Amino acid sequence: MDGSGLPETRSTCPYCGVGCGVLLRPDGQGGLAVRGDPDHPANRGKLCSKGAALGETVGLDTRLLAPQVAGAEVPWDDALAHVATRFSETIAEHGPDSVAFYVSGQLLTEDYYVANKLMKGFIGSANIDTNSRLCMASTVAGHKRAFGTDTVPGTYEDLDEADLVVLVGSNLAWCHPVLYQRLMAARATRGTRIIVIDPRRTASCDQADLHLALEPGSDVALFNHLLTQIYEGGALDKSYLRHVSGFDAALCAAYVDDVTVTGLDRSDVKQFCAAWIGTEKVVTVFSQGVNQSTSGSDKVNAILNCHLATGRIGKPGMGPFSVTGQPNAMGGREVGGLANTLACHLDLENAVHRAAVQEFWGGGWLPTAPGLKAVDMFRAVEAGEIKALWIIHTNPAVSMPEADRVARAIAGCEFTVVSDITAATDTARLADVLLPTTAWAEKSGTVTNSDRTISRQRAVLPPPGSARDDWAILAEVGRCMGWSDAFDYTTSAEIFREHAALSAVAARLGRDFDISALSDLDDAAYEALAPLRWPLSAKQSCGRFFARGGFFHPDGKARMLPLRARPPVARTDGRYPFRLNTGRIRDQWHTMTRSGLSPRLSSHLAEPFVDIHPADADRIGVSPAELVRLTSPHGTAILRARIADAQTPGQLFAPMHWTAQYAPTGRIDALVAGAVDPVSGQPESKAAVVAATRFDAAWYGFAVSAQPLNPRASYWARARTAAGWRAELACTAQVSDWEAEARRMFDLPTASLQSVEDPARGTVRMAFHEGGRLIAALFVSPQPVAVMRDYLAGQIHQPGCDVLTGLTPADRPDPGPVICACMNVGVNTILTAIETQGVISVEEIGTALGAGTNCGSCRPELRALLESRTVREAAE
Ligand SMILES: Nc1nc2c(c(=O)[nH]1)N[C@H]1C(S)=C(S)[C@@H](COP(=O)(O)OP(=O)(O)OC[C@H]3O[C@@H](n4cnc5c(=O)[nH]c(N)nc54)[C@H](O)[C@@H]3O)O[C@H]1N2
Ligand SMILES: Nc1nc2c(c(=O)[nH]1)N[C@H]1C(S)=C(S)[C@@H](COP(=O)(O)OP(=O)(O)OC[C@H]3O[C@@H](n4cnc5c(=O)[nH]c(N)nc54)[C@H](O)[C@@H]3O)O[C@H]1N2
Ligand code: SF4
Ligand SMILES: [Mo]
Repeated sequence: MDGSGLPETRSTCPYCGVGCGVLLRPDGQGGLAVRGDPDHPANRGKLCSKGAALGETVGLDTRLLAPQVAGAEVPWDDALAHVATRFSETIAEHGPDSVAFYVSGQLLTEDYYVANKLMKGFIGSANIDTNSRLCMASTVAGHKRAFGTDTVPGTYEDLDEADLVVLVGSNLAWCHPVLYQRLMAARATRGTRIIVIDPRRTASCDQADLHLALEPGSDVALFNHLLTQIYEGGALDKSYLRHVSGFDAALCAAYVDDVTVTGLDRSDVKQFCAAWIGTEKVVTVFSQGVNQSTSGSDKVNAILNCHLATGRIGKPGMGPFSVTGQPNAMGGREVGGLANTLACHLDLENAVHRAAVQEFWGGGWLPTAPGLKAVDMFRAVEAGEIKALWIIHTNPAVSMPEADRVARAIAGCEFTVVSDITAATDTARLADVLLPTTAWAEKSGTVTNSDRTISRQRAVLPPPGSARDDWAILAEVGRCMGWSDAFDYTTSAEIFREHAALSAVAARLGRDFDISALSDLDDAAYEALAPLRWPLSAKQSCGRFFARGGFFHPDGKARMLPLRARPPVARTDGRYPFRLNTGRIRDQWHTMTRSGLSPRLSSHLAEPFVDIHPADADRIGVSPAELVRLTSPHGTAILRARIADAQTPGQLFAPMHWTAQYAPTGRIDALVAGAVDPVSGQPESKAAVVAATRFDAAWYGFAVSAQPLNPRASYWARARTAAGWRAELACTAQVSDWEAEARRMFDLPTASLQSVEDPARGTVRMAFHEGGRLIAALFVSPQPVAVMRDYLAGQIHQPGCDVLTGLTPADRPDPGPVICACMNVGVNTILTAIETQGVISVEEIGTALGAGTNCGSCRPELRALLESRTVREAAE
């Protein structure tokens, strides 16, 4: 309970792998108040902008409310009988490997467990893979090679206790914001040093003591060099090396590698090695800049090699730390949801493990070989080898490399089922059967975060329409396919108990994952389950692994691997001269089906963009706010140019988030090749090659509207606002009748219109009113439109306002794009405070405006604004 007297329910944020606890209070009308749970060990009450805006994403207007077959609503029984029949018939005719599931690290453990059991244990195929293949697969492979099992050795407390934290290919400030703020708090108290290894300067470099902008893909060479320096600097832990095999070969290979391929200054490399070697308490955090690479597994092992050689692992304040992306990426690894894993960290290719799981599940023979990994799975769909495909909780038509090809493959598949909360996704619109599922605030189950803490997600809102839980849908299909007893679940608690019981089997076989103490939780205890971290036994040192060896290879030792750096597979050349890096922005989540519903989150960066170094922008003749066309061997995109010296010349960065729903030319994975790491099968999502040219539009437009608008232009991007929608437009084709075009786009055939057209200048300004209030406006010009965008968006539904001047009245300053999403403070407000109130620090901005005082994720941007002003003043 909080002060309002309404009950709050404890749950877990459904976004990133930090796994923050939230307190949810429904307002009784479908809405939800959200605050951080002060008692959750991951966040101790803090939330980032995305967590804080969760309440803005629970509306029902985009929700899928009833099952559909071939576009027509049907009763659940019919839909599920149809799915079961088509899967059974396909298996009967073409064998179990002719069907596949493609699932997600955002499924709850209970959902994931049932999906994996159905495919591997009963259908008898290992063709279940997950979007974790695009995310954690290289780490899984690296951990297994080094440790014998996929174990994250450390805990979040290590970030509190470290003296040096190295962020490798991790933009922690934007992607794990609460963990980053925890690190900042530790830095404030103990002076933790921070080194960032990333080809571009990110928000995570804000407080960094050193930023190494290495050549994309060259991390192995850097860590190989570090290993040689560890050896030469006498930093080996000889007693720990008793627990390690492969040291000599690893060191020899490291000496053969050449650190100059990193492109880094010698002195920077020296400084990095000296800091790493000289600091006992060092944590190396790594994420997608490591994993999403054709040498991803080797990058992981190159990092692990250094920690093993120094014995800096599993002890307070030290160790390698792979931060997980999705809320249940770790849980998915625990249930064995990848095509090459089994369950509870058991091995699919181990006959003893298979027999044990088979006996436990009581199904038929388990598949003996790994199934198809994501990229190969969609290739098999394309080739017609997979004839029935079930996609659950992921949007591969956007997020897979060669996304256009993947979308065509899905469209061409004989039978595709999609389980989602909305039909408005690029994947759902290709499905034969659409199954409506409950969303995070309506579901009950567990998730495991980056440091192995299992937390409950609890249902606080009723399921809308006839939406059902993912596990319940899967279980019903299992029963319809003839396995009534094995899928006889009625609650998620039953599934959790079964999963916990299976972990006892795994523990007996010597695996690390053992939560069997939870296998007899009764329903009430499951309901009340407080966050807890495995291993549950106190044998391990404060929840850590490997401080005293104890690895999971048969000899009990860890393995160091001999590694050699390899550049990314796609090479730049005269035709494709730019290296395209991709990743995330602070306020959007993946393909935007949830975060895109929040006006606050949409106002930070409202359209897809490409960051380009000023010298490259000059070279291709692009000015700020113009558009750029990117072309790769696989597809094209049109994006807004952001000219940024955070980029290295020759390299571009574009976000992964935009889809055909929000900006059809912003689908960045259309450009990315399906090249994969040979060990992990993880695609190289961060190293595409492209040509970049200025996109010459005949006109540019900006529109605001109370209703969803439907642009028709070579480029468009729409975003939510508090009062409706906004859109950017640009097109190569002239429009002959602007009024007709605007009425069509806004779907306002009769609304009253004021307009000012200047054919000589090529400008058009239109405002539509209803009952004296603005309901839509459009501004067109031959150059990028210069209007007060946020001000205009704020005028929707306002009475008696003349927006056609496009100017801001002096008494209502335009706050500009939102920098602080929590406190809703725009860039212009902040700049004005800097200029007129003389604020000179992030803290003073906080005191004056509140910006940066809640989640803190915008503090790097506040500092950048302060710095830009200081630089300007110095120049003046
Ligand atoms: N705001 C937000 N947060 C998220 C998500 C989201 O969608 N939005 N998604 C969640 C998920 S699923 C994940 S997996 C995580 C991802 O979290 P991160 O991995 O931190 O995020 P990314 O932006 O994908 O990539 C990280 C960095 O890798 C760098 N990089 C690219 N190539 C290389 C290279 O060769 N070497 C090195 N060292 N670095 C390189 C990029 O420049 C980028 O800054 O974020 C999670 N958190
Ligand atoms: N170029 C490039 N591509 C990338 C990446 C990159 O860095 N660069 N990162 C990769 C990584 S790390 C990841 S994790 C992936 C993420 O990519 P995806 O998994 O494809 O992205 P999401 O938008 O999270 O998709 C989740 C889908 O599940 C639906 N959904 C939401 N809640 C529920 C629910 O409770 N049940 C069901 N059944 N559905 C639900 C959502 O509406 C949405 O359609 O993208 C990968 N692709
Ligand atoms: S850091 Fe933000 S997105 Fe991640 S779990 Fe916490 S509140 Fe959610
Ligand atoms: Mo991810």
